[in-house]
Amino acid sequence: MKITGVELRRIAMPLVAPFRTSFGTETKRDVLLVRVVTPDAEGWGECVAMSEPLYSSEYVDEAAQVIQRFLLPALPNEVDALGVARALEPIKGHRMAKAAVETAILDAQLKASGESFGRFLGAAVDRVPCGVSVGIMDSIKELLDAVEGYIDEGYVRIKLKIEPGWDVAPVRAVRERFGDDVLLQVDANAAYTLVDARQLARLDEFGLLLIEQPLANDDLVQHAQLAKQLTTPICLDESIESAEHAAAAISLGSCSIINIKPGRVGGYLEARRIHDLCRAHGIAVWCGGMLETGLGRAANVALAALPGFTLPGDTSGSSRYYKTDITAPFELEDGHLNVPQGPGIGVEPVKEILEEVTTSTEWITV
Ligand code: SMG
Ligand code: MG
Repeated sequence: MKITGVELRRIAMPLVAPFRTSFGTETKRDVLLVRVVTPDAEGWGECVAMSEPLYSSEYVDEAAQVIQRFLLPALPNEVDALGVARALEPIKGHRMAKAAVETAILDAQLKASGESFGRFLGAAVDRVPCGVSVGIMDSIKELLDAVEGYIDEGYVRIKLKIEPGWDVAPVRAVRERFGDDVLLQVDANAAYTLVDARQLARLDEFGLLLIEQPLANDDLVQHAQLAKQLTTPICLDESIESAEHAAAAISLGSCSIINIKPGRVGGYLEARRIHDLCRAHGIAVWCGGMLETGLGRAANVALAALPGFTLPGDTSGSSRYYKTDITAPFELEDGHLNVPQGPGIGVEPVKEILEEVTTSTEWITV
């Protein structure tokens, strides 16, 4: 496939409510979209890097720059999505930027051949159960109101963001109010250290599905030590940037569950590799989220339909974050989202809405 040109488009999407995690508060999403144009089809990739390097070292300005200066020039004349990661390998890191480029190329390629993302990746179901990620709030009352709203909307699993000072109390309050049957998990975004093991063990009595990324990104060994001190299963997010990391975490005993985010690991092909590896080792996986617009969400929902995704993902409906999405909105039906069936990612941006939220565009002739 020959690429004619690539558009880098930045959009600004206000969130319906502030989303607070242990590392910061998001009030709007500054998203970089990559549109790859070929003679036969065009494809979209959504870069999940945030505006600041707080979730990981990547951030959106830098992602745009690395794509333009290093990634696009490294692509061969005749490009095949299956060869993109290999071509970009000499450039270290920048997995979110690489994922956006690979996804756009894969979308164009699948649109040209008429195959859907789900079919290409190996989806086993046509709809996926959905969880929701609930931010840190100013009060327990505010949290309980938010959780009640999501349960009423049909979400089948609740994830609470936690940090030191906001862990046992919110979990206890949610359990007391909504009962033991609610699928409940927590995400610390690396806010603790091994010194906090006893505090984290206090969460054991609440029957959580998992605790996500309690310790720092590079603490695989400490996560393995923590796992021995908790009955709550440990799930890794930030720590896993590749199939190699997943293999190391599994053999060290650092986790028994992995949150797979295609952006964090360099793309959907690496995400599938991690899925395959985990499945072979009996490690459950689920699909994470980075507050994607409908473009990124569509591809995530397809990934979440693979057979090893045995836990509900952070694949919420569009309205969890956005009043107006740039694609037709993803809407929960009975706690599930349908896997798009059209070619490629199966969705398109709505032109007028896209123009309205666009803050800049750049056309690069390849
Ligand atoms: O898309 O629903 C979503 C976001 C889910 O909590 C979520 N993501 O660590 O898993 C995570 C966070 C990362 C982004 S926080 C601003
Ligand atoms: Mg997480």
